Amino acid sequence: MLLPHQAPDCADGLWTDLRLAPGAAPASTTTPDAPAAIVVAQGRIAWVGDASALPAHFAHLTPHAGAGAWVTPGLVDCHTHLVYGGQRANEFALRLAGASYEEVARAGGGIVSSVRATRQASEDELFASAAARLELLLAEGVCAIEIKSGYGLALAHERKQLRVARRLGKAFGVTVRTTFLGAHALPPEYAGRSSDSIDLVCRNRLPALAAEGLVDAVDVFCERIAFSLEETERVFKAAQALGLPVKLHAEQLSDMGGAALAARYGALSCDHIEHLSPAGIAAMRDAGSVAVLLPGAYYTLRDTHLPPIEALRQAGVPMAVSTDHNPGTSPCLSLLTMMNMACTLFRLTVPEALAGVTQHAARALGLQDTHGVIAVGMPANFVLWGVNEVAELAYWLGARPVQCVVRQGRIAA
Ligand code: DI6
Ligand code: FE
Repeated sequence: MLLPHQAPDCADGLWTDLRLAPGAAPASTTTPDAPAAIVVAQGRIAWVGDASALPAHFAHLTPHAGAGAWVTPGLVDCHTHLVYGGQRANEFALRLAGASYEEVARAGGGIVSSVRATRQASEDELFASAAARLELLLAEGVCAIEIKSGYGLALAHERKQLRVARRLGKAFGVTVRTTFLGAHALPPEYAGRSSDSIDLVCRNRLPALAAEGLVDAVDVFCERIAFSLEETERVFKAAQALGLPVKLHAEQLSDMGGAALAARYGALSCDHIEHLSPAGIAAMRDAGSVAVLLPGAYYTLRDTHLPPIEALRQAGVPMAVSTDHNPGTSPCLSLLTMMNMACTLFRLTVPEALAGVTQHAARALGLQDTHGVIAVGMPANFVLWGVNEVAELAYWLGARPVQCVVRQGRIAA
């Protein structure tokens, strides 16, 4: 029964008859396979543990029956380009006819075609199209998401993308981390003037947008079709001067040494990393950077060069898994599908894939103190799943196993 002061969607109260997925809560608080309970008070986790150990003073709280559901922390999608104009199904067709991603990009398609469409779109239009995509991710239990700029590539248009990202967070009651990806591609008006473009990014766009509170982290597309190692470092220096953490699109198509550079700047994460070298792995391990695996891009590009999963595992580098949602190389709107692909294509175990979309993904965003695990004091973000075993989260393709999502202390679905 609801207490009079509680809104109908308030998650405060006692959640009983739950089964906590492995790693969902700090190991010290639970016994494997024992029925569990969660207490939510004022939108935060007030208690989690074995139901048999529930302190008596919580027993009278508003009950929420879990009916034996498996529970995980709210999912975290730690690498997306969710806000952009248009879509690129035409390039999909070109690739089916034999063109490679790099050929399409060099011929003026690729990222630059999304830049054209994003510049043409109004802020409200960008909000509407991204909101429709976000709703699909949220329906699968996402409680925190990273959204990058990088399809504006001019101050006003990068600002427009980042403002939309912030608005989405408020409108949907979901944690949004914004990442400035001003060095994503060379805008057409800077053709042949890559260095000047990086100058503008470092001296003008990044400081201006950071001053407006629109930037939580800074990313660069370091690749032979994008920016060099030296240009990447200039952007990292500008980020460092502003006290902003960095991350990197690194070693996706070739080994540029980007991960080792990013590690020197204490990167939160290095993402893609299909061509990551042993030296890059060691540098990431020493820096505590998360390896973000993006099987949707690997799949879409029909890549065959696997990321060095076993070496990352041996080195103890935390591995996250994300959609990399973008209109060119990963038009994917399902984090559960990415869990499946991380297992099927990259041979992650189910617990690794689950940690990859929860605790390690949170770390890749610097959100490890508030997301990715169900622990006392954290905002209440968790998902009840209608499955018989946890492996089903990665096993089904296209199932909709969500039973209930608690996001920011509210029952959202
Ligand atoms: N993330 C990116 O930024 C690029 N690839 C990737 O995985 C390209 C995105 C695009 O083609 O629009
Ligand atoms: Fe990306």
